[in-house]
Amino acid sequence: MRNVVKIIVLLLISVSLLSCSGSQYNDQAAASGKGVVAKLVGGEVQVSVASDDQQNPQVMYLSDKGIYFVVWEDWRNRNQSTTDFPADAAKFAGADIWGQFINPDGTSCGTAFAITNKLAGNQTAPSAAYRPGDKILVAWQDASGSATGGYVRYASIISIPLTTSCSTAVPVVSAPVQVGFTHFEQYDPNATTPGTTTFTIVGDGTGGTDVTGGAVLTPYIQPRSITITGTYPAEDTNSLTSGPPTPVNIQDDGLGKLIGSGASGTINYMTGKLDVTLINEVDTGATATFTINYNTLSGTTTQMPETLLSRKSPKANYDAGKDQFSLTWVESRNVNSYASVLCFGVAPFTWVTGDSTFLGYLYLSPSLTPKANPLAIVAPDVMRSERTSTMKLVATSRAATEETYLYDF
Ligand SMILES: [Ca+2]
Repeated sequence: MRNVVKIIVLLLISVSLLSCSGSQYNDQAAASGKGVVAKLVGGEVQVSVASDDQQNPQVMYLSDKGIYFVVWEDWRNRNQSTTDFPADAAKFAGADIWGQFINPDGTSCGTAFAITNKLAGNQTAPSAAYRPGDKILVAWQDASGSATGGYVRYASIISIPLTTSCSTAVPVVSAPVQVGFTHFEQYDPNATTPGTTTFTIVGDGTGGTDVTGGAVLTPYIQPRSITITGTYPAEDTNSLTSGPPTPVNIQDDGLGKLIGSGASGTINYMTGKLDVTLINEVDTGATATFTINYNTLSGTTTQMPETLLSRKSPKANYDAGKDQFSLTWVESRNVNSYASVLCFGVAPFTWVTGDSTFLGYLYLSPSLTPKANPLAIVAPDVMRSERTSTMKLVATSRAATEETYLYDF
């Protein structure tokens, strides 16, 4: 593998030369090119000669151990009954995951060993990562899964041999762990808290229709949730003295206006400021108390009921800087991507966009316990457009009556 890399580098140098006109550069490059020509040493190395198919290998070099590790998908036990889990004993084993350590000279270090030995169904397309001095993490695509997890499993290998201990070291493989599932969430438009209060209007008594309240409700108000009821002394037909009480029954129209019978007004959903005008107030002034029923928005999220459909092509990595493993994969769910935000910090708004394929990922500590991702979720997750302002949100802006979100899909 390393030779191949060198050859590729050399070819890149040669290609770049074609566009250079100076002979001096040609001479230098030609000289250095000769000096780094790589040669394949020896013949091919047979890693496995087991029956049936062995495929999708990955090779890695463990520099601190001075040894290579190969992992692959192996079909040698495809028609045997399973053994990893007794409950699946009646099922066929299908493909499994096997590994082999190899010395720098190409000879085997120890024997090939199963990383998963006859789990039910197919375990395929393995990917490995190494934490120096510690362990190898192997992840693979797995036939076993459900609406709430699986389709990717992983296990670790410790007791890694050195070239000098191939005959005695026994690699130890942990039990396979199935990747779980984290639901999407959305800001819940129905998550509200009902409230009831009263307010009193002291009429100005002039003009007959100009009485303004000004009560302030507890924000943030759910549009179309306000109902105001009560009565107030009204003018009689002579417009001077009090007649029968006028009933009030008004509701907000969702756009900030209070409409109905007996009064009118406005509501500011964000501040809770309320203004009510009595349409038939007695000229001598009126004091009346009204009851307001309304809902406040709680701004909480609710879990989506979506299901997991599949996971493919897992990749394992080790980040030395953060001292953590990571797994990534392609995930499919039964819902399309969507974004959910609290516009102006109060109004829940959710819209669907994109498709149903996602990049799944999971961070693991050196002991292979899940670590918190950038959304503080300590579990497998996907790159999502909701519940985040950092992962796919490009920009947001706000005007007096408009808030704009720009997402990358
Ligand atoms: Ca299997």
